Amino acid sequence: MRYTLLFSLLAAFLITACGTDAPDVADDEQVIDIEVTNQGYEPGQIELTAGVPTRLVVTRTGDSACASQLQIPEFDIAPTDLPQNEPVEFTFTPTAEGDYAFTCGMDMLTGTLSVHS
Ligand SMILES: [Cu+2]
Repeated sequence: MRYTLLFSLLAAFLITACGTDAPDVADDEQVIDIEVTNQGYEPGQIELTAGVPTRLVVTRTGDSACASQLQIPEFDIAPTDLPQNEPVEFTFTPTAEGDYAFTCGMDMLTGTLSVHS
């Protein structure tokens, strides 16, 4: 009985997730939390599904000036301030498959948005 319920929930989840490994694809949006430490981005490699509106929630926890801005040139996001410990949201919709960099304002810290269909 318990296992049947568990299995139903699992099946429902799998059908909803549809085999993608993109995190948190809920409804028509994929939401990804990113932490910016003094060492870089956590996670630094992000899988996205093409054509799905994307929301990056970026929180800088590190105190380094290097980490204090984020830019994603490929998606027309200019260097944007990241106040320490305050989540900043970036929204865009990736349309074409490929790897796109997001970096600090000085182009030193780098992360990758991996867009696939
Ligand atoms: Cu920098």
